[in-house]
Amino acid sequence: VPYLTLQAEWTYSHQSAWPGKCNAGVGQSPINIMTQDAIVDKHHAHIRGPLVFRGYNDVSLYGSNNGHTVKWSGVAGGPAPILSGGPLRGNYTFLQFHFHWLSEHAIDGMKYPLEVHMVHIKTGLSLDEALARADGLAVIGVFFMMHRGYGSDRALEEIIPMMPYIVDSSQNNTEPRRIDITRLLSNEPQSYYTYHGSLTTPMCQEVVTWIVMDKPIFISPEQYALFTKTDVGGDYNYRSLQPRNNRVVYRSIA
Ligand code: SG4
Ligand code: ZN
Repeated sequence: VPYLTLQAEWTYSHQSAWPGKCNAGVGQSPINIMTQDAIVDKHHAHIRGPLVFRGYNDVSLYGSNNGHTVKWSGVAGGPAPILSGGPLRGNYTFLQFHFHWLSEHAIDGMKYPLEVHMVHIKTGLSLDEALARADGLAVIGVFFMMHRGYGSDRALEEIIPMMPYIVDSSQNNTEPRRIDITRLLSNEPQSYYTYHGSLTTPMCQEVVTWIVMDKPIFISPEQYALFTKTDVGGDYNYRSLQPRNNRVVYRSIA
């Protein structure tokens, strides 16, 4: 019976009704990251080296709108970027990046206007396999700060022209375009927080190594207005903060 296999419809304004682990799990995301509670991993027990980004400079990506976010995904068959190092064991293949407004994570109780998530899957696994194991996915989160002034539109310069084509979810995917994904990372030395959590949308599987960058990057007010105009079924697309419970947040030494 086909309808049984369909994912239940969900909205950001009715999060208490989300299915799956969403209201049952104890390792959920996003969380408020308390910087004073983050453990600096001096003995490299969890963070064993720097993050290594391979092949992020020139990637063919197409934009789409799934009714919950705008997303840029890799073109099938193209060489995919590979993330390794930091808290990760082995390689993770880049799948897509997408945006949340406002940010999902908070730092010392403070939220940013926008957060990008770069979703990676443990290399060699299918999505179904990855969603069934604790180390299946790795997501990098980067915050945006609104800034008026020279250069504040640089990070998103390549993807902004694609946004008019994906304002609502009934539009088709955009044509692919070559994108430098490293523009979404700060130039400053990488310092980040990492913890084990979940997808922030149903079914909220607890399979994500979260790597949340400490330093925000910039977005111009004009660019930000394009996000808030996008139809994602409501005015915002962030999940509410979840309890940290007994989880440890580690902090990298930049
Ligand atoms: C967004 O809705 C993405 O478009 C989803 O990707 C993504 O799910 C979901 O958010 C959860 O990702 O980094 N916020 S998050 O935890 O990547 C997955 C797709 O629909 C599995 C492919
Ligand atoms: Zn996300």
